[in-house]
Amino acid sequence: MADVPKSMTIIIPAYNEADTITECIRRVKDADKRGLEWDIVISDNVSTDGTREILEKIDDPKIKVVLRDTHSGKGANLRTAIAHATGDIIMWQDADLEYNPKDYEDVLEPFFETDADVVYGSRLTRAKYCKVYGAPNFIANKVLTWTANVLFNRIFTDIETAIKAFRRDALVSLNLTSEGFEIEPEVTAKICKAGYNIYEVPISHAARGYEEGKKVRWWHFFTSIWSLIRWRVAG
Ligand SMILES: Nc1nc2c(ncn2[C@@H]2O[C@H](COP(=O)(O)OP(=O)(O)OP(=O)(O)O)[C@@H](O)[C@H]2O)c(=O)[nH]1
Ligand SMILES: [Mg+2]
Repeated sequence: MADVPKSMTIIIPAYNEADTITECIRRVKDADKRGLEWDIVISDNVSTDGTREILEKIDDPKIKVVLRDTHSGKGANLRTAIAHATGDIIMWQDADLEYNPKDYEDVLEPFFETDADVVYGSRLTRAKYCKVYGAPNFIANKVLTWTANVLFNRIFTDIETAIKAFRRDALVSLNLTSEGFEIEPEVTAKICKAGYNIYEVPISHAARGYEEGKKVRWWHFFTSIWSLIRWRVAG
């Protein structure tokens, strides 16, 4: 088994989440982290709704704020945050309130009990509370997950989850390159191809609608399918 982790960096890629970022940070700070030393890295992708101004005011030794110069997609924003993360475990956390940091305790468990290199928090097992929402997103997430399962011979239940935790060396070894939402398929493809030990645990989910700031659009389904195929055939 790999070394027991001692520290964790929670990375929060933020873009136009002024309504939720403060509460998100509070929840991340309060979460049970199984005794790990922890810090937070927040990367702002040139937000225009006041998120950046909120982040600029943060004065907390546990929080590092990185302000990007140019706007790009979520993948680029995540990669910026990863470059500043130093913990043994790197936890991905969205800046909205769909995912609850109270689930970290469960998501971290495999790193202490098993040979896990990567743990995905799955929204789609419905084993913990989940807001009941419309069909399109659910079906898109299912189809994307099953496409990945067929292409990479793994049985995931939710590859698009934004709660993903990695041993730092495993994540860095992947050399992620995606600029946008295609980073989720890319990371899934690469951890499978690299043969890392992957675990899933059920997490809760409070889905939001477009009027609440949701950013994923229908066409990201197609760019994500393409990303899975691309990384399947890549050398
Ligand atoms: N578009 C965009 N989103 C970003 C960026 N950086 C972080 N994000 C975050 O990525 C998340 C986008 O996902 P959402 O629009 O909430 O949708 P989702 O939760 O991925 O979608 P479902 O899988 O359908 O639940 C939000 O939390 C954004 O704040 C960025 O640079 N661009
Ligand atoms: Mg979200």
